[in-house]
Amino acid sequence: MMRRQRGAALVIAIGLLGLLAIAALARALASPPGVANQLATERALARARDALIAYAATEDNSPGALPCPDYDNDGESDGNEPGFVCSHTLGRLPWKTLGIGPVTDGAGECIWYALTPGFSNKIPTSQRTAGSATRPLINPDAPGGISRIDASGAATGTLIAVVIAPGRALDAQVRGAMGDTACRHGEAAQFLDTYVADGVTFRHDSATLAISAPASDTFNDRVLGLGNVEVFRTVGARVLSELASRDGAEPAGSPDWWTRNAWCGHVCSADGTARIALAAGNVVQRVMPALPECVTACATP
Ligand SMILES: [Ca+2]
Ligand SMILES: [Ca+2]
Repeated sequence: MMRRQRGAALVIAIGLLGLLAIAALARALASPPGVANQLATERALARARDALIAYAATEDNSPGALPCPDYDNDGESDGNEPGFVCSHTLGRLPWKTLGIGPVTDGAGECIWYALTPGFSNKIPTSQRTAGSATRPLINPDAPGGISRIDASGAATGTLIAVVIAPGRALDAQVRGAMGDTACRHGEAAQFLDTYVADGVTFRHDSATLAISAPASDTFNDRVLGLGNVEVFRTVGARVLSELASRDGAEPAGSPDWWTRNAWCGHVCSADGTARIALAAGNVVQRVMPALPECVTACATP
């Protein structure tokens, strides 16, 4: 009898130990407060960036060109034809134009977006000109006009575009009601913040900066940049895909982006492959038995 009781107690003790172990494991696996929101913000930024790059790669006007932001908060990109420019170069992500749903960060706020003005797809390809500051050629040499700023206030490079997660409203910010599009109304300064480093003030509502700095009571924006390599790795693959389908002929059609944006000078041939050189030693390449006559041999193997 005594032995049976001891056995039952042992079973109960093992069961309790098991429950304690499960509880401890659950505590260990649970995310600390705020981490889930940060992950949601990172996912939203990555989704916005990927949608913009996909748009740039499939753009038929000039491959690599980007849509204008959504300024009036209806989800659609806003241009200003016949001026052929974006009405603003900072606004909300034009999610309807990109063919996706609203993209919101961990605080439930819609993602914002700024682009280099010369990358606007409102600019007709026929008006693009080498060396033009406002209507440049769109190819891997096209310069980005958005400065990447680190926490010390140093400029660490340039970007073609940036997506910005605004986070929750700071104490001084007053945001409007949710519109029909799941995005709150309000001016950029009610969402995007000002950062001060070493006595210098940087403003995200300037539409020209991508500031990466720790969150604080006065700054909680999170950014993800679209650099030259990120954009043209995918755009270059589209260009090579188009070449592959033409069996040695130059891409043709209207608009004539291949000639106008001087793409041939960015493609070279090496050992049966076509290559496009990007910044920092990056390369896009594809096996290509036949290439247009204008394509020359690559300078380096
Ligand atoms: Ca709009
Ligand atoms: Ca903010």
